[in-house]
Amino acid sequence: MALGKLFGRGKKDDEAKKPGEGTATAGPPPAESKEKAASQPEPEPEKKKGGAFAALRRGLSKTRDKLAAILPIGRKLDDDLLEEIETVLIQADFGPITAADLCEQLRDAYKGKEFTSEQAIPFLKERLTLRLDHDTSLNFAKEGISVFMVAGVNGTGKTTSIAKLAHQFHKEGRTVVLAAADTFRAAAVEQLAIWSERIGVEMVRGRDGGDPASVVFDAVEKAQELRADVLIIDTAGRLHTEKGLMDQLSKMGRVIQKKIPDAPHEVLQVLDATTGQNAVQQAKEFHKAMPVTGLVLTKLDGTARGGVIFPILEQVGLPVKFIGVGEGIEDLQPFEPEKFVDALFD
Ligand SMILES: Nc1nc2c(ncn2[C@@H]2O[C@H](COP(=O)(O)OP(=O)(O)OP(=O)(O)O)[C@@H](O)[C@H]2O)c(=O)[nH]1
Ligand SMILES: [Mg+2]
Repeated sequence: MALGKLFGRGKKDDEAKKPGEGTATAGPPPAESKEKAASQPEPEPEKKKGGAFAALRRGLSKTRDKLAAILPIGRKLDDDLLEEIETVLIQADFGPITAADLCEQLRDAYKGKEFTSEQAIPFLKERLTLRLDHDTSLNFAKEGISVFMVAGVNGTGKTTSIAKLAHQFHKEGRTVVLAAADTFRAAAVEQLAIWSERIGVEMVRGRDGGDPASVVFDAVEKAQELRADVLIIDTAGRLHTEKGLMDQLSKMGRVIQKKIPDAPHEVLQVLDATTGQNAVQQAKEFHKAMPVTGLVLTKLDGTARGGVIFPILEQVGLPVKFIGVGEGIEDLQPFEPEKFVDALFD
């Protein structure tokens, strides 16, 4: 991928060792014993009831309730109703572009006609699904270790999302290694350590306040030694300066590439949906400074602003690959536009 260039790596870095050869092994690796931090929140038990769609529906319930207000019961579609619809869409953070476009489409299709929820729902669903349609697949290495860096502003849900992803991969039989490269806060390492122990995957840590790039270096070695399938790197959300943070992320990228030239295979930025338009802004800013390849939109369950996914896609131009719909270990889902829209209305 073009990530090499974006991280500032030239061809001269070719002292790089071969990536972990051979077919990656599956199955659970033994978890190392980790120190515990009693103050860390106990991860929630798995929510299995009702499956993934039920979890998605539960997660989007606040936004769904908001939208229910615009579903008319036998009203004529006049300017007043169109205005109400637009207002609710904007309140749910669909963004002015999507809201205006949808209302325009509704006007063209139903102006002056009776507009019932039986018509409104399929109409809106179809139009919204079209707007969300994009490639959401995760880019895995063709062979050897797939390296996923996870970045984002502090508190957005990076560490939790990494745990959820690792759990998913582990369940699928992949060997996962986690790198605790957020050495800025000691508690951050402990939080990841608790998750890794619980999930049953290996975690590599460094010294508190140590160089995150050296943690990444060790983690790549560990992943190669274990012939792991996936290495996921947790990074700091905040440093003393923004430039410091970006430099640190770039350095990590270069360290990885010395050992695995086509890595990282994804740089995922985590965004907190409850922050609405701020999330859009964060994505735009990060994208300018970092070779972000995909987004993870968390905490959709905590907000009636689930429509924020629309301005994110429209204004940032990056794929949303996963969504977080709760604090439980199962509450991260691959983003599927059709299911997302179904859960918004049904
Ligand atoms: N309700 C809900 N809470 C979430 C979700 N994802 C993360 N959280 C919560 O958000 C809080 C912050 O999550 P972290 O994973 O620690 O965030 P972080 O980005 O690693 O934070 P820093 O390490 O401080 O930068 C935790 O309380 C998580 O449980 C989600 O999808 N839904
Ligand atoms: Mg964290």
